[in-house]
Amino acid sequence: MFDKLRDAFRSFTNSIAASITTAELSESKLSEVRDDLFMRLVEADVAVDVADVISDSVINQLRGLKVPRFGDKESVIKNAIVEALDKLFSDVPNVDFMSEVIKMHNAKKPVVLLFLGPNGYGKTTTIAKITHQLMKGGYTAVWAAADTYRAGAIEQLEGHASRLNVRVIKHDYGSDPAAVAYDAINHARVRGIDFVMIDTAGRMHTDINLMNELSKVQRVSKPDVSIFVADALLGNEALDIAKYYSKYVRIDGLVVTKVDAYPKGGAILTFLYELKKPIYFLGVGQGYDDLRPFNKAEFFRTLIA
Ligand SMILES: Nc1nc2c(ncn2[C@@H]2O[C@H](COP(=O)(O)OP(=O)(O)O)[C@@H](O)[C@H]2O)c(=O)[nH]1
Ligand SMILES: [Mg+2]
Repeated sequence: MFDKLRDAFRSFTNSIAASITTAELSESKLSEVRDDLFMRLVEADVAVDVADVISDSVINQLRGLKVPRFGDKESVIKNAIVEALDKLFSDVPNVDFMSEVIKMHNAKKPVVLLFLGPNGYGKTTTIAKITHQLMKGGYTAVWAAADTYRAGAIEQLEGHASRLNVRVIKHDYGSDPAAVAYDAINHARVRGIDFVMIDTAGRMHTDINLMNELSKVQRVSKPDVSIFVADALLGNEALDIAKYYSKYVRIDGLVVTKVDAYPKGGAILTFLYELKKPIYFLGVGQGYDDLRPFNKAEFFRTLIA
């Protein structure tokens, strides 16, 4: 995964390591490799502004660094890259989603999870995957079919639900999604169900009615976690949409889907840097087990490994 992004850092490391003739890196060499790193990051789908900031921080980290002429140059350079990324992204929280929601569950029941994002980004699949994880841990869940708009949305949810043996709370198409969410939470309360997952509509995001509708769902359901589901393949578009959503609804963190089909990897850095929200999981396939917890520090280490 993230092959292109890893190539960018690998090539940067190699080109510095290969050209070291003095104990300290020269300014001209630094600026040459800086431009190369920038280009490669952009090719790996990192947004231009973000690629700029990353290249600068990495170079600043390397400036004045003593690189052993005959020792293990690579690992000195790689450590500097990771240190630069750790610093640059230090204001982005890192959350272990599963342990966090289980902690919440110890304090209150049900824990309510709201899923937001445009059609096709992977909301419903992500709900199924997270539910599957929770069920493996012995927890129960109920789903709210709060996409009452798109034809087939309720049936799609029911398809996953029957495979996972989860109850779906639904109303008719065209009905108020906030009421569906409310009913699902009540249902969970009465039956002692641990988690409520709310599936929402995601038609044209510039549709102000949708934003008002989602905001109402959020007010009524008071979710413990509001999750924006972002399609990695649609990097910059997904970013713009997430920003637009956040004007109307609270977003606590992200799940980035379709990473299995996304060798570039750069959008992950863009999301982290631009949104300053934790990424809880990466979606890495269409199966229920294709969900990987995301850890920021580990991710940076993977990039230079
Ligand atoms: N390869 C891959 N496909 C995914 C992933 N997540 C979702 N999908 C697929 O993306 C399509 C849309 O997903 P869906 O959950 O229906 O999106 P929704 O409209 O936001 O609810 C489906 O075909 C899913 O199987 C993922 O992590 N990897
Ligand atoms: Mg859906």
